[in-house]
Amino acid sequence: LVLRLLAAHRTQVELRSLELAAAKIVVAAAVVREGKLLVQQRSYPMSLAGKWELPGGRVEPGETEVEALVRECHEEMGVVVRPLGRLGPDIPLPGVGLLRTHTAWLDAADVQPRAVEHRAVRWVAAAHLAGLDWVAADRVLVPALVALTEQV
Ligand code: DCP
Repeated sequence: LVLRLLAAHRTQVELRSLELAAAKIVVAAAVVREGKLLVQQRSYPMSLAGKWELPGGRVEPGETEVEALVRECHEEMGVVVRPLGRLGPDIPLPGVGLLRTHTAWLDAADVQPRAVEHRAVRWVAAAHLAGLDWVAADRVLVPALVALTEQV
């Protein structure tokens, strides 16, 4: 019986490490300029369309998180960002992986992000962040985003 329990435990541990290995990282950028945070409104899938999120996306194989963040911001908004460091907790994305946020600096002071894949891009002041209709995972970050936006 002891051996069988040990074997079952080992199978569970192995399954757990497989799960962790499969956990995909989705990176998000928290970009603040002149006291406002950059947010985007999703256009797809239907379940998320109309909701607000931080710019970002999946880290592709062979890419670092920072590289993915720079690529996604360029693809999604036509801007170059410089990631500065992690912000807030990792947030589970059911069926997808983990959402990991980095603060980032917008390289040029005068450049305006545009909505390439999204419905809209907006700069939002700290006081209005809690009132946005956020994607579930990003909503968890609101306290950290408010603190960041107030301080920059
Ligand atoms: N996501 C999120 N919050 C963000 C960014 C993404 O909750 N700020 C979630 C939504 C999706 C998953 O992460 O479930 C992947 O996001 P995207 O579809 O935006 O990422 P990609 O551009 O990498 O994927 P695709 O090529 O499928 O559009």
